[in-house]
Amino acid sequence: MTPALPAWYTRPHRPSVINRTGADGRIWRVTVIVPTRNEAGNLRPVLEVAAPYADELLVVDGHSSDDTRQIAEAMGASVVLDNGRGKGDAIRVGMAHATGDVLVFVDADGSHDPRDIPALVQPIIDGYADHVSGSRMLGGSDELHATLHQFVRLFGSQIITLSVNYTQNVRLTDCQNGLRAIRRDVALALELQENITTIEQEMVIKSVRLGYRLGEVATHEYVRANGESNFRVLDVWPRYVRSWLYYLLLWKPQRAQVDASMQRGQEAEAQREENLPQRRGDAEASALPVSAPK
Ligand SMILES: Nc1nc2c(ncn2[C@@H]2O[C@H](COP(=O)(O)OP(=O)(O)OP(=O)(O)O)[C@@H](O)[C@H]2O)c(=O)[nH]1
Ligand SMILES: [Mg+2]
Repeated sequence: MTPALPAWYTRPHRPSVINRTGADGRIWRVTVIVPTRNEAGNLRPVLEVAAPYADELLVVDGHSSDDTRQIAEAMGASVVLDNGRGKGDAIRVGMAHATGDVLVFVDADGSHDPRDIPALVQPIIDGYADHVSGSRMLGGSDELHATLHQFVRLFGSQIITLSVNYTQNVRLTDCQNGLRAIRRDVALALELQENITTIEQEMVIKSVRLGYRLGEVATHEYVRANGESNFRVLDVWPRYVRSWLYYLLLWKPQRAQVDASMQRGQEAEAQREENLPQRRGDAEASALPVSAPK
């Protein structure tokens, strides 16, 4: 019997630069999308560090009353307005405006380190994943472990992740992180509906249920650099519960969505077959103690 490969064998190393030449030979363009609402005090360092990774830097603003939009424009970002419905709406607006092949979502409040961007997008460009989420359970969080309020968020989040794992036969650790990368065609095929931060779990659950390849990388979540959190768990928990149960149990994919995901799966499989000899060669040439199947 062929021995199983160690889990890290198919996982790329953690890159610090993006190699934009894909497994398919084409050059991939990266759009970094930053949703903002009154983030004038936080936005500058986020855009500065994200910009070198971005072929397109897109700020989706929620009608900020401070200088957020002016700062974004001065930093060279394109700025579009959302429809005033919340962060989920902003994510959809960003997807609709983006021109890149892979989209990365980074919060503007300093909670996410843009230096995680290569680790998120490289598995997609290299053809191992369609959607990669940063995981706070693997990388740690300064916003989930200290207070009662944070405990409630963490507990709810873990219940949701557990239910996705057991019903969909996956082993995810974080379904609600705002830091993620996704192929643009896959993002559009999900036909997202949520208007608030419940869009994160919608993206994860729909990706899994449609059979897209979802990966996770360890990313750390930092405390918001300045200003107050917009998140009020007591106000939004019913919407979290509703959307969790709806997408997991009641939502039925449209025929076109199933066809699109099956086509993507076939393309990925064909690509994998094509690249396998090269990957085995790479592994044998590396210093790592890799045992590839003969
Ligand atoms: N465009 C837009 N962005 C928003 C909106 N609400 C929040 N954001 C941005 O989305 C990101 C995440 O915000 P939230 O998850 O609401 O909450 P938060 O304030 O970061 O909460 P904590 O993570 O608990 O600190 C931040 O960059 C916000 O500026 C909105 O209605 N429209
Ligand atoms: Mg935050």
